[in-house]
Amino acid sequence: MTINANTVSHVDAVVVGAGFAGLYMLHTLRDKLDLEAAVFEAADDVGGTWYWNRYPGARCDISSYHYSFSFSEEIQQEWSWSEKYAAQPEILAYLGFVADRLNLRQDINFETRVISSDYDEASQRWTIKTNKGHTVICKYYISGVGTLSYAANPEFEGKDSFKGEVYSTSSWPHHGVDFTGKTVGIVGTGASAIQAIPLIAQEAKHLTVFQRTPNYATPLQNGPMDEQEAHAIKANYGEFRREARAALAGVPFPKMRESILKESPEEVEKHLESCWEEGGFSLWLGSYGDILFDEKANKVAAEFVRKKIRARVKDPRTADLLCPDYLYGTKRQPCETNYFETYNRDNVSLVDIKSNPIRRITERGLELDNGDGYVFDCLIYSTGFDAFTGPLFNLNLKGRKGVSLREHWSEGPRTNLGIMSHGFPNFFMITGPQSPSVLFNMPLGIEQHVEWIADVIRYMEDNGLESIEPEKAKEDDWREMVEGIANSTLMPKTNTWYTGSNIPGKPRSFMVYLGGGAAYKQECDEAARNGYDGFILG
Ligand code: N01
Repeated sequence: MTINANTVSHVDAVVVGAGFAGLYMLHTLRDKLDLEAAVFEAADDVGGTWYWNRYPGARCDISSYHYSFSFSEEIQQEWSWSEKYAAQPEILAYLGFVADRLNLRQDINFETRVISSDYDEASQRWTIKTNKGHTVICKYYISGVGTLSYAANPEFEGKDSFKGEVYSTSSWPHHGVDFTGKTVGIVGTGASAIQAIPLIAQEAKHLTVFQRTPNYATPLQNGPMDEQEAHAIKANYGEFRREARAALAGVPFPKMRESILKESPEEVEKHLESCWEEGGFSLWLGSYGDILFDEKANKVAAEFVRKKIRARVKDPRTADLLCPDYLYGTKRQPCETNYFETYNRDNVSLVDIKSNPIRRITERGLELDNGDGYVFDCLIYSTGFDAFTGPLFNLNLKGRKGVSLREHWSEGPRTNLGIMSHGFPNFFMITGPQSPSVLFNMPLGIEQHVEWIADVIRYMEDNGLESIEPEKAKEDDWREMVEGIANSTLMPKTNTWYTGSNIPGKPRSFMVYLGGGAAYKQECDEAARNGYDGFILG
């Protein structure tokens, strides 16, 4: 429902965010549970991550038919994707279509940011306040704020002194930007920059890329959607989704083989080549079972990618700079289209800021530690996110006894199932830290969370219950399990946003459940079947 500002309103549930998570949560609360729900959304439209990240080249690297809602057969049949991997405008249009189809907009309060969230122990209700003067009291409080929605924004000295145009890939202007005839600098070479750089280079007079860590990007191999394939998917969506849910990352990859070390170099080369040709995450998540577990196996895959990079980049010094040396796949693998060839253009240069970091931002550009200066018309930051916890802390949650979420998580996230945290009753996190979240197909992961949360709420309403929260000890068990699974892989060995180590001072912990979506769902279902085992109900 829409909430009036400057009065105190009461609803059953408040949801924050109108991306995939918030939209499906609202639909479920309102249309399946028959509850009164209000959504607060900072943007002026639906879309979440696909609303903000509209930089040139923004695209999903999970295939389009997989990266969509499965809960409505009508919606599945009515919507068709034009490319194998959908671009940001098409995904945004899809979410707008879903919102209209289900009449969701009427219950979303746009351009409204939550500024505080306080739990009152006596009434067992949350009070949510917004920057527009709303005060809403609710029983259930649900975060659909996403995991990558709070920009990292490193504090470079003199950051505000630059007099040219400044952009950030994570909040790109809606009117688009014309770089024709302009000199441009971009800081960062993660998945976002790797998508944007080839397109900006086609327009700009000159593009300078400031790289701290190169990445093992592999080809997306995008193209128009094959109509026959789309038809076959639509004719058998049930099976298509079943296979996806059963797959480790929520997208099936048929070719995973046991060990890269047990095959001849020729066989390995042939198989890796076929994964490379297939594109997307095939090499990362669908080639060999041991590359993310065994350093020797990992080296073989890493060298395969480095060889590919060297073959595509003409200048050997630039090629060397573009070759990563960290463990392959331990950072999220970016997918690319013409990324490496872009460095063969005369109007593109690559600058290594690992050996020679940025000292400060100047009025006209930036200066490196050795005194080298660069001058631009436009400066773009593509420096990542304060992932998982950043967007949640931004809700300013205070639970029992006024303890903030930041205090409760001072040594890293503490949750049960990555959905709830002790001391924050009736507060649910869709794709929260310590759930499969970013390493599972997001729309399907979101659906599983929304449906699990809806079952909890139904159970509470049916049984006259007022509150649910995890047992404190259960949070230790869950963290141990999440860290234990991660530590059996090579993933925590690299500094990444999965561990929080991209943010200075952030406590290190592995924030993704890596046991796969099916095993995770079993954990969630088992807790529910056993009367919410591991949770305190009251
Ligand atoms: O952010 P990143 P991103 N000085 O953190 C550099 C998802 N995504 O927005 O690696 C200099 O990967 C930093 O360097 P380093 C996807 O999950 C999805 O690109 O820390 N440089 C790095 O190069 C992805 O993983 C899609 O050494 C600094 C870059 O900035 C996630 O979003 C598309 C710096 C940040 O890279 C984040 O990707 C795009 C500093 N102080 C993104 N601080 C899909 O297709 C940071 N950097 C769905």
